[in-house]
Amino acid sequence: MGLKSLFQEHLQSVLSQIELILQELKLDGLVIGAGQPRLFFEDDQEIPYRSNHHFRYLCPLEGASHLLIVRPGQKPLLRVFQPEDFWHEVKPLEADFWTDSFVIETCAQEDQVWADLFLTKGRYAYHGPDGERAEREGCLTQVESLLPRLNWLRLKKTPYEQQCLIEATRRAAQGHKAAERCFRQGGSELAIHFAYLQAVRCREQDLPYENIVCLNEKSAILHYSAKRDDIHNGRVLLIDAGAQVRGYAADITRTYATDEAAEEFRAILADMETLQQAICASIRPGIRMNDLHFQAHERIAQLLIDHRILLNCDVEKAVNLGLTAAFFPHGLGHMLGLLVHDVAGKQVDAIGTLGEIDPRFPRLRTHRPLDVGTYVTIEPGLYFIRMLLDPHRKGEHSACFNWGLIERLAPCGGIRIEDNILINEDGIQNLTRLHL
Ligand SMILES: [Mn+2]
Repeated sequence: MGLKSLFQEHLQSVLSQIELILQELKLDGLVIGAGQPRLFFEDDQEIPYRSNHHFRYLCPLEGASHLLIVRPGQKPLLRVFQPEDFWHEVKPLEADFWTDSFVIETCAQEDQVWADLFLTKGRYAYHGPDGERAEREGCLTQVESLLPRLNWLRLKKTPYEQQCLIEATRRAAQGHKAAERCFRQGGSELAIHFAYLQAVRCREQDLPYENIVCLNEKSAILHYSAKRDDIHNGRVLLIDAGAQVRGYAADITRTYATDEAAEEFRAILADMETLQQAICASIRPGIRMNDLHFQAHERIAQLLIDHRILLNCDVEKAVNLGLTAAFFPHGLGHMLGLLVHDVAGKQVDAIGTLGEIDPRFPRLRTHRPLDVGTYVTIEPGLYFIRMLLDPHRKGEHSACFNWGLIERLAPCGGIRIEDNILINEDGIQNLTRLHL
């Protein structure tokens, strides 16, 4: 099916579900604003802008200040802000795969976007970053349970969304291949970052999140953002980098080690690869993310014991005493889509009931069942983070840690392997491994 038909099908499906929401909430329509760019403090420079993700869900048009109005039984109305401007390029709105699906009105003035509407003649709910303006125009901005209902729709990806996600993954995979080549040729973090951008063929602000490019010990900093140019010939590379297509994100991490890296580290890396694949293979529709997360801790415990990093303990003890948490301190994964950490990861129904918090992992971002059609990252990690390990050094379980080995491994930083996974009836489709 072509992109146009896929999009039409996507939009129809989303609109019909939004109509049900409007009925239930006794609303006459839903107004969604794309948002406006903001300025840096006391500066006339704009902070890189990204449109409201709820807007992108319905309309792939980029840019700011557009307004979208959904009413039951009608083609959605799209007010497109198209200023006359000689400072910036304003692209003419040309026919595209999505344009037939909207009644489009272009506005040269920002005020026109809101002008001569019918919003005071009924109950219209607004969702977007310009709530004050929307209230002045007669919209409701605090409709209870509207947001969770909208977020709930986002969990299951339509075929159009899946197509966007596949393309985003393919683009990111190109970047990852180039990054690995650059690393093996001795490139710096900055050079690897540039190689990535070059291969993805986008600007830094087009990425769904800032690239994390870590050589050696920096791999132990989960969101390391510097890109050093003075360190070459790294022994370990951890790169967490994505790409976007029509607003949909890929979020992929790979860890590589050269022959110069500690032999024990290379062996652990190979086993982490197996472990990550085993977790992916164990996914069945309906499995709860917190149970998968627990399974990851058990597998990591076994790996730490096998490699003699943990001593004098078994898997149960290593997990229950929180010893694995010192090596794997983040969640196993998260929902992925229009946002990198996408919506509804804790929701168990449409009206926003949050799933019971798992006492084993009270801070997990995602602990809902993985239903057919949902899309998640699976990203186990194993790091040597001094801040987390040091308390154990003098702690009551110090004898469970092989401190000598940990010291030898610490300069290698850590490992994270992250794929993007679509849940289907049979189990999973790993979109990342299709390309990487
Ligand atoms: Mn991620």
